[in-house]
Amino acid sequence: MFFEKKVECMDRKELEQVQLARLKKTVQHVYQHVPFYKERLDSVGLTPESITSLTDLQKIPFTTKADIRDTYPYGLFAKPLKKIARIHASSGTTGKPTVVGYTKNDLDMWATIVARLIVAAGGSEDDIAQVAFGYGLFTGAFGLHQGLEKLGATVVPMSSGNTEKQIMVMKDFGSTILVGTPSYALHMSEVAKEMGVKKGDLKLRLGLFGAEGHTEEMRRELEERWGILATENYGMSEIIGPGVSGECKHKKGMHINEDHFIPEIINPETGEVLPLGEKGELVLTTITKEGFPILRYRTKDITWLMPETCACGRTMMRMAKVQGRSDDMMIIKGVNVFPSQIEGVLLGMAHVGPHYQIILRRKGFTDNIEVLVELFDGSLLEKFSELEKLEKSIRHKLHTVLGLDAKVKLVEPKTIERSMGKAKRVIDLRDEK
Ligand code: DLL
Repeated sequence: MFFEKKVECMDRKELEQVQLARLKKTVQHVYQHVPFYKERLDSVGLTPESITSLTDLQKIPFTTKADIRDTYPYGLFAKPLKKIARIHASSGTTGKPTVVGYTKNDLDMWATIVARLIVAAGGSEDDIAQVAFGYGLFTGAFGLHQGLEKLGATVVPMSSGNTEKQIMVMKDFGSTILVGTPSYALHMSEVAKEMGVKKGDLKLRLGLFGAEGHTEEMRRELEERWGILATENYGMSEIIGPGVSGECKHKKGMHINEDHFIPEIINPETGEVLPLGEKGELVLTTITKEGFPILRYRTKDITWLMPETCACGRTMMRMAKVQGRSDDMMIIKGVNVFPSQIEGVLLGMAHVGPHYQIILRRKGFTDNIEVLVELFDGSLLEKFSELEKLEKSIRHKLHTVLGLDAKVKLVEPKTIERSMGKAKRVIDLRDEK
């Protein structure tokens, strides 16, 4: 079942030696080839020779998304463009995208680590994998595609959208793996139902979901609707794309490919490195990339690390499900709220579906939160007293979990916009007049 057992089950001492050697090489490489890093390291009096242990990493300044934007488009590339075989970019909603480049070696390494996560989740060369991520500058589709090919699986590069066709293909081609965002996979399941396609008509057995978070309740929903094992994987374009980490079939945290990326957890406010196991912001350093190496990248994702060897035998450290982003954390009346907390409440309740949207408004100096929740069954809208009861009970549960009052509005089935990629859960109208 293992793909690279020798590496994935490496003894920690041995792994740390590998990490240190690779870290030194990476610091040397960026110091020589990227003026930005030379300046940054010089500014704190570091040279590549100053890195003699893994804890020396903590002396290196952080790199942020703003640094990548400020050096747009190629300022942080560490190889000349003629050595760059592929370019990807993040799907930023505002401003310029963050651009990243891969050499041929980087692409090969990327395929290998994605193949690892697919095998860990239970995929094999016998699988037919339907990729329902959007192909393009986004790293999701190409990343999983290459990993699947490396493994020897059969790839169906559907891209996202065209949902009815997706279902037809899934049925006719006998797809066994579905690759996409959890929110799109959920939408696909609704369309399958409308088309009269049942679990028994499909060969689907495994979901490889990522690019956005989902709660355990949402995972159960996906497993139940499709009759699959739903696994999660994680990554970001700035580091490599998918392949940073992924769950094995035990679904107890995502194994980080630590022979390529060094994880740290910091206090997002102070930047201080936290002890292993504490919750904070994930910071990642790439130690094998050539085209776009990055030192201590602040991911903004909140999680914690689990160093114990997993039941699967892998020694590579696991990270917990992302609890939210330090920048998508909403502060409402002084209370920190993550969309995942709201999702957790809704998915545990009868009559309401997994589709919801959070609307933030400001009245005077007070922030208000409204949660639109989609009903499974529209006929409930005619039964005023039941509707009122349901609204009240959602409000009550939200109050218990969040510690604040949220307005709840129940809406008709299929009125909340479906996403084909990452779902847009929060609409922040606070800065608008
Ligand atoms: O979303 C890379 C990816 C593609 C990962 C496909 C897995 C599968 P970006 O578009 O650069 O890259 O977005 C990165 O997405 O910082 C997280 O906030 C979020 N994210 C990615 N995976 C997860 C996950 C890809 N499993 C940003 N859980 C990251 C929660 C996730 N958030």
